[in-house]
Amino acid sequence: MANLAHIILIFLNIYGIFAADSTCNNYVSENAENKHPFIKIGNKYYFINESLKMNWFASSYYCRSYGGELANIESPAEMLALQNYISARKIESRLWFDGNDLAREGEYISHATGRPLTFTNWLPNNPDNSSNEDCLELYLYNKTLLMNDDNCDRKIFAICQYPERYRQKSLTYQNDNSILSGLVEAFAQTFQNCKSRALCPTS
Ligand SMILES: [Ca+2]
Ligand SMILES: [Ca+2]
Repeated sequence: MANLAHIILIFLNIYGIFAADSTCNNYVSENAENKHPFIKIGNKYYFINESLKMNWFASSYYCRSYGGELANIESPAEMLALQNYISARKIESRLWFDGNDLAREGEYISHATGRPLTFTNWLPNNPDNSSNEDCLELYLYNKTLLMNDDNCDRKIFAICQYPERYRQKSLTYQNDNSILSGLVEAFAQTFQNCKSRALCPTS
């Protein structure tokens, strides 16, 4: 019986560690719910400071200072949602987003993911690398939001995005915790069964 009590103690200790981790997860989750100053536009959360113009690098730091990153545009739906928002608010037509070809000319990489952009919709005759343009902006052209390579030093607005990875991390933790809870329940049921059948190991 002492062996069984020992096993239960070890199990509860492991569960306690995960339970403590769950407290941290709740913190991450609570923070994810409080996204200020990011607001929902389409399916993502963005933040545009309409009184601050910066070069591309300062824009990237600025977004990170709010726990975000320059917006990583991944689909036509995201472009359309931003186009509608920018048009409705009459925001100036140039805004930095996440992407540059600083490492290798013509290869546009997301700074947030370190991978090539998954979606592009270029301004006509662009990207043209005119005068060494290596950073990417959204450009409202004829009422349509398009992408353009521009000089990284140009001071324009920035579109920051609430990072998706926080939500994914929180979900992963929740899954881990539910698996462990299932194991504890299974163990408790097994213990009950062996007790009822007088089959539990004894010391
Ligand atoms: Ca370039
Ligand atoms: Ca260009």
